[in-house]
Amino acid sequence: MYQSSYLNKLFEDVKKKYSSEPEFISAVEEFFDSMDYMVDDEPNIEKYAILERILIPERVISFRVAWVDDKGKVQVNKGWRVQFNSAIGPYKGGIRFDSSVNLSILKFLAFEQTFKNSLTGLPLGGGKGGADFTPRGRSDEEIMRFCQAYVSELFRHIGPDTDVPAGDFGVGAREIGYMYGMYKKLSNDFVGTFTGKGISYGGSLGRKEATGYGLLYFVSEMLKTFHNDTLKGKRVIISGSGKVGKHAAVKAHALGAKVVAMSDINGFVYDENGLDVPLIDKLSEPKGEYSLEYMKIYPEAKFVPTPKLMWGMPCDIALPCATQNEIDLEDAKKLKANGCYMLVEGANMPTAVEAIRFCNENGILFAPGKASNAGGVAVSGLEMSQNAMHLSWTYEEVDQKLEQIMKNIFRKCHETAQKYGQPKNLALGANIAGFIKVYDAMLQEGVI
Ligand code: 2IT
Repeated sequence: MYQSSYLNKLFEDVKKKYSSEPEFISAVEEFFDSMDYMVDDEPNIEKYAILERILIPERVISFRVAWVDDKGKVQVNKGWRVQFNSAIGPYKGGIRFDSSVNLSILKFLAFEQTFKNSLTGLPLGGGKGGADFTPRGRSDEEIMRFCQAYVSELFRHIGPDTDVPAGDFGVGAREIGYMYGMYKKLSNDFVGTFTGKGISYGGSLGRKEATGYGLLYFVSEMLKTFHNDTLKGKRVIISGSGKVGKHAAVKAHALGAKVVAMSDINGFVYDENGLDVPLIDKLSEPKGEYSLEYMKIYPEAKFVPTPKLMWGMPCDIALPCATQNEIDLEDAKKLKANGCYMLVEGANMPTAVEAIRFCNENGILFAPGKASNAGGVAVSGLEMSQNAMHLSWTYEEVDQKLEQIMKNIFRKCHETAQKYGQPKNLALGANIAGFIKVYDAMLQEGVI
């Protein structure tokens, strides 16, 4: 129950209307927890139906993706692009390829992306796309054919000032290359339109590291502000074998932290003295998996074949970087019992709403992905700027800008949380600060 009767009514409506979209409902529930602090003091929100409008994507494109596999068999997948909100800029957000992808997941991701992109301070609206296709186990040729088939529909809905897709899980530099190649051929334009591109055809230096590195810049700000401390010697645990977790580990290690546990799809590895992060970086290069190989080289490390059990290991800082709903209430309790005092999201919504509430009530400092993992999309925004100016910045320039953007996001979240009398509630700060810019733009742009 919310304090605001307006929010209660809206949330009942959301639950009824979107009963088959549990991830979307969770994202709205978490957002409303914060809205409850401000909505009744801002009569224009209800008067101009801002929340009613913000909850409905401006457009959802749903399409067939037909392609031929290596055996000559015709395969058919479902593809989507959710163009959620363009109040402050062109739709911007990643594309996810995985058998689990459905409209509920893409709607929750695009909804979160809207506020995340707003927090970066760059002119980026919110969007997300994907398909129920898993690249894992597919040949390179199959992946190319799939990407080409996906873009042969998507291309007519996107553009450098309309909608700019990027990667998410299942979509890395290889997939972006195939999609951008086909996009360029069909549109006969060389104007960017995708981010996360290869460096030789308009990509930005620092983009592939940006989400993970940005996460650690954010963690550093939290430690400095709330504990007058640094990462030096802190025990960190990191989930996920994708780009985010790996680069988070590399940066944590570089900043002097002790990365004691990391998980991939096979399980997790643990070493109380700190894992060999440069080795994990190397081993994870081709496919993201490393734990089994790691154990061959360090048989004295501990290996547990269930990734989720990692949340029961002792640590100071937990960085969930895999996927939504990795940490439930029980996991949050285990983290607390084992000494964890900071939970900072590298993935999108890896922490269940009940677990977030538990953190806030039990002294675990929590930061939501829409703030702490915004470094990826922020450097995507910088890639768009470089493309528009037809020039490239050095790695150092991009990294400096990334660090500044993450510091600004932290400051905005913290100041907003303070303003509402909850200085440690960064989720509140992120939701309200992200929302206010979108709300302000929607008011000025009229009823559309
Ligand atoms: O969740 C995310 O912020 C991303 N997958 C990156 C989006 C982007 O447009 O770079």
